[in-house]
Amino acid sequence: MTEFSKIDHQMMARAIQLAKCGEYTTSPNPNVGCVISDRQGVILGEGWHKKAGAPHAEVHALQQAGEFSKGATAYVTLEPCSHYGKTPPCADALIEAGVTRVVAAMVDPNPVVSGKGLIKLQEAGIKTEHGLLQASAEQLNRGFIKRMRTGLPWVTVKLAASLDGKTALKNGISQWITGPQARQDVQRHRARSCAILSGSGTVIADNPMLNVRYSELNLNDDVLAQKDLRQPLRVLLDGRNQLPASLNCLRSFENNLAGNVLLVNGQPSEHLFEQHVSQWQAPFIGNKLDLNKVMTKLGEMQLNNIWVEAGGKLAGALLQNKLIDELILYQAPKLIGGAGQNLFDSIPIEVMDEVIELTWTDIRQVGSDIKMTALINN
Ligand code: AOF
Ligand code: ZN
Repeated sequence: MTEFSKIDHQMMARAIQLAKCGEYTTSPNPNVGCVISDRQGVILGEGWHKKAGAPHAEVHALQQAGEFSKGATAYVTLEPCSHYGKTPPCADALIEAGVTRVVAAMVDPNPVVSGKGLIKLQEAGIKTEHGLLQASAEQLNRGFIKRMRTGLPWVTVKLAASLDGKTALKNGISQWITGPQARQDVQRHRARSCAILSGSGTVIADNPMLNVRYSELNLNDDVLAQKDLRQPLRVLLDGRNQLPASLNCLRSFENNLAGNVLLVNGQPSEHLFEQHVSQWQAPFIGNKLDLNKVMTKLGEMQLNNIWVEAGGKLAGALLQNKLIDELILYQAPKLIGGAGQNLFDSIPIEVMDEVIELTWTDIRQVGSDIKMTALINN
C-alpha cells in the first residue's frame, strides 16, 4: 500500500471538492477535479470537468499552472484518460507539461481507459500512484461507475411516507405528505440525476412537472451562472397507454424549465404529443413492462443516475427485480391510517430468509421530516 502524506490528502481533498462543481452538468461524463501543486503543497493550478465535449479537469489545471507544471505533482480524482474521445488524452497533456508525479484517487472504470492512462504516464517516466481518498472519489461518480461496469444506471428510489408508512391516500393522492424543506431536498436530488422516472399511476394522481426548479435550490452564483444546468430527462412508464396528453409533464415548456420526456409504453400512443416527447415500445413480461430491459435501455442512453419518484407498485416491482441501489425515505410526522397505500406493494415475502436487507448510510432531520438513506443489499 502506498503511504500518502498529509499534503497529498489535502490536495486530493481539494480536487474532490472541485470535481463536485460539475455535479449538475458533466453527465454522461464523470465528475473530475484536478490540482497541480509543488512538494510543499502550494497550489499552482486547479480545474474541474464542466461538460461532455469540453476540456477535462487536467487541461484546465495545466493551463492555469503554465510553466510551473514542470516537476510538479498532479492530483486527479479519476485516472487521466489515455484515449482520443471528444477531447485528446490527458495523459499526453501531463507528459508534455513536464509533470513528474501523478496521484489518482481511482482507476477509470471506463474500459477504453481503465489502467491505460496510468501505464502511459509510467512509460514516460512519471511516478504514478492511485487509491488516495478512493471511497470519496467513488461516491462522486456512483452512476458512471455502475454503468461502466454493468451497463445499468445507478437507481435511487425516493419515497415519502407518513409515520405509519403510508405513501398516499387510498385514492393515490400523495402530494404534500412531506414539508417544504424535504421537497426542496428532492429538487436537489433531481438536479443531480440524469433522469427522473415515474409511473402512470403517480403521474395521473399527482400531475407533477418532474422538473428542476433551480431557483428553489439556494445554489451559489458560480453554479447558477453555468449555462448548461441540466433538466433531467423525464421517463414515464405507461405500459397500458393511460397517460392523457394534457398532463403537466407532457405539455411543453422552455428547454431550461423542464426536460424532454421518454414515454415507455407497449404500443405507440394515439395522442399527438409535443416535440419534447418521444416514445419507446418496451418488451413485456406477461402484462407488465420488462423493467430490466427498461433499465438496460436507459444505460444504453448513457444515463448514469436515475431518480425514481413513484408509488408503491412501481417501487415494489423495481425492488423485486433487484434494480434499486439506494432508497431515500422522507418520513413525515403524520398519520394516514390503514386505508392508505403502502411503501412497497407486491413483494410476497413469506419466509425470513427472503427478507430484503438494507444498510443505513445516513439519517437526518430535514425541516419537520426525517430523511433516511439506505443502500439495498441486492
Ligand atoms: C479525465 N478527466 O476530466 C474526465 C475524464 O469524450 P471525452 O473525451 O470527454 O472522454 C470521456 C471519458 O474520459 C469518460 O468516459 C472518462 O472515461 C474520461 N473522463 N477523464 O481524465 C476528466 N472527464
Ligand atoms: Zn482526460
